[in-house]
Amino acid sequence: MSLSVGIVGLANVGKSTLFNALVKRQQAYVANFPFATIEPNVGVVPVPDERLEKLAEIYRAPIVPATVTFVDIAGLIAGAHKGEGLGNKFLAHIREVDVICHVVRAFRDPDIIKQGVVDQKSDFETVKTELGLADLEHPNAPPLAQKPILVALNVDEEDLKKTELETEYGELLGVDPDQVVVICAKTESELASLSEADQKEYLADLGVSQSGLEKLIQKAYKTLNLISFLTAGEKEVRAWTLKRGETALTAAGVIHTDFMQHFIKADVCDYADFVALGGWKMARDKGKVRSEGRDYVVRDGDVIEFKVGV
Ligand SMILES: Nc1nc2c(ncn2[C@@H]2O[C@H](COP(=O)(O)OP(=O)(O)OP(=O)(O)O)[C@@H](O)[C@H]2O)c(=O)[nH]1
Ligand SMILES: [Mg+2]
Repeated sequence: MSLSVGIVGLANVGKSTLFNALVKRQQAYVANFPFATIEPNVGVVPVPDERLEKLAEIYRAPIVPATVTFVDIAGLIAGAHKGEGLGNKFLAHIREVDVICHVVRAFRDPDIIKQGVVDQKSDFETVKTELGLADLEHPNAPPLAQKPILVALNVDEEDLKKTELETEYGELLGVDPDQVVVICAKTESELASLSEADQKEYLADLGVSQSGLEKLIQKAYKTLNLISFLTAGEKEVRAWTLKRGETALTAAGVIHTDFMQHFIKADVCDYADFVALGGWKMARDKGKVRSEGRDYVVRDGDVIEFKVGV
């Protein structure tokens, strides 16, 4: 599974700026003009996971990261469900997503036109109301208003290090602080053009340890209760996404549906042991590989080799 995230919000709040930065490509047309996005935009983003780099060193194999699919749509305005603006037309593009990322404007820049933006609380409510009303018109579609949400609070760069904003805005908007991600879309787009080392330095200068992308993905995983399990070998080292609490059998099915039918067992090693011992061979020799059955509950960071019949 690739986790999918639909980006919503009022017009001109920075949705496409964020989206572009995340997919590191200028897929959507960014302009200081309301409703710049008039085509749906879909981008697939690798999930940053340092564990994969360690595994790749062991096997000198290519990394295949887990992915998150972002969908960027046009901004909403009050009355969107009745056809005001363009945003409502595109809500169909996000009916199937796993989680909604609601972008709220909290940057001050007076040069950027405010289109329907009043304050964070009422902006948030306006969009929520429009999603609910749009659902009423599509009774047979997955309801948008009931999907899990993340709030991406788009702040000025100098506010990025104010971690207390998560709690503050969580209370203001009535959501769990764990669902609030403080980002600066402009900073993200600057990061997108830098090398990885320069990105780290840029973030350190701002007094933050993680990029908006990392925070967003981490919180999406947490909100949806997702974990990653890993596979490693000469062909590739890879991360896979799984719901917490799922079994080895389900995990096998994530790799290949046929694996479920022909499941024999799962060889499992803790990530730390696997790396310390330098791969499967030594991990087996040292007795660090457990043979687990179909009902084994997979844990985050488990390195797994599935044994399947023909
Ligand atoms: N100062 C500042 N400007 C930003 C930031 N994010 C976006 N902008 C500017 O705001 C304007 C609108 O940004 P977009 O990303 O196109 O906004 P949008 O939400 O996609 O707008 P629509 O698609 O029209 O709904 C652009 O001029 C951006 O450069 C930010 O974090 N800080
Ligand atoms: Mg846009």
